[in-house]
Amino acid sequence: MKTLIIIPTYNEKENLPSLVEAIFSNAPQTDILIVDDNSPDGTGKLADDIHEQNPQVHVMHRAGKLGLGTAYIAGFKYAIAHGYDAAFEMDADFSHDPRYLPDFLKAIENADLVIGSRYIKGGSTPNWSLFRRFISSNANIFVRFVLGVSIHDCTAGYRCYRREVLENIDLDTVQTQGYGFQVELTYRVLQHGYKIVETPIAFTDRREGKSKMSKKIFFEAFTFVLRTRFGSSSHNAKATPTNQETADSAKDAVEEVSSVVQK
Ligand SMILES: Nc1nc2c(ncn2[C@@H]2O[C@H](COP(=O)(O)OP(=O)(O)OP(=O)(O)O)[C@@H](O)[C@H]2O)c(=O)[nH]1
Ligand SMILES: [Mg+2]
Repeated sequence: MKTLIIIPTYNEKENLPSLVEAIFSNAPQTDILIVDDNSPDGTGKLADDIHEQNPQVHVMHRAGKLGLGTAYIAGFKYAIAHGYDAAFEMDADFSHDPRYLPDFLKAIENADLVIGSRYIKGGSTPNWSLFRRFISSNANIFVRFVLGVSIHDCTAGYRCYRREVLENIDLDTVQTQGYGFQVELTYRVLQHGYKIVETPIAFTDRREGKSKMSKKIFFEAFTFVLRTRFGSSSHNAKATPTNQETADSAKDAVEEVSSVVQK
């Protein structure tokens, strides 16, 4: 199976060389695509240097910080155009440990999408605070309950998609960028009747550098779920007034939670 690992980067120069090395020691047969958004710290130039030394590493440069979701969509389109059979999402910061790559590669043989899950048996978030664990696991319970999906970790961003899935879920109409992007794609994959398999991972905190996620990204995920369930998403019927009221009050509650989440 011809496989591409897509890594979006924004200021990841401390992590990138060791990550690429760790990927190839766990999955020597894969290719890598780094999608860099003109990182001020020079990650793009570093990626070009790595490409010079190893033709399995490809680099896509974008003009400025355009968001995680569009970086993955650009990467997925690259995978389709270049005949890859499967494409991974992987963060550059070592939260998505390359030691799990063989598990994903085995699982994708019998699945359309494999998700590295923190919330199934064997999965974990070892160095998270109780508060962060509470928010993340409840966000997933919220998504499961409101959207009626059976996946335990819908916000997870360590994934492997088969090419046919990416060709069929209409990448051009995806609306979200952060955690919402993972939820939106999960929902679309399920709506198309594809098979999702979760494989357990221990999700660790970023090794070097700073987080780029914001409260806005957190909030986006919740509003996506509410819009999809209660109305204004193009995938669903119009909301009834009662549903709209429910959505508004849930939105207020979410605003309150998001205001206490500092990332
Ligand atoms: N190309 C590109 N990459 C991005 C952008 N925003 C974030 N990234 C990358 O996306 C990955 C995830 O970003 P993080 O800041 O680690 O976000 P996170 O993992 O949700 O949050 P933490 O748990 O705090 O690390 C990293 O590889 C970032 O460098 C962006 O706008 N463009
Ligand atoms: Mg991270």
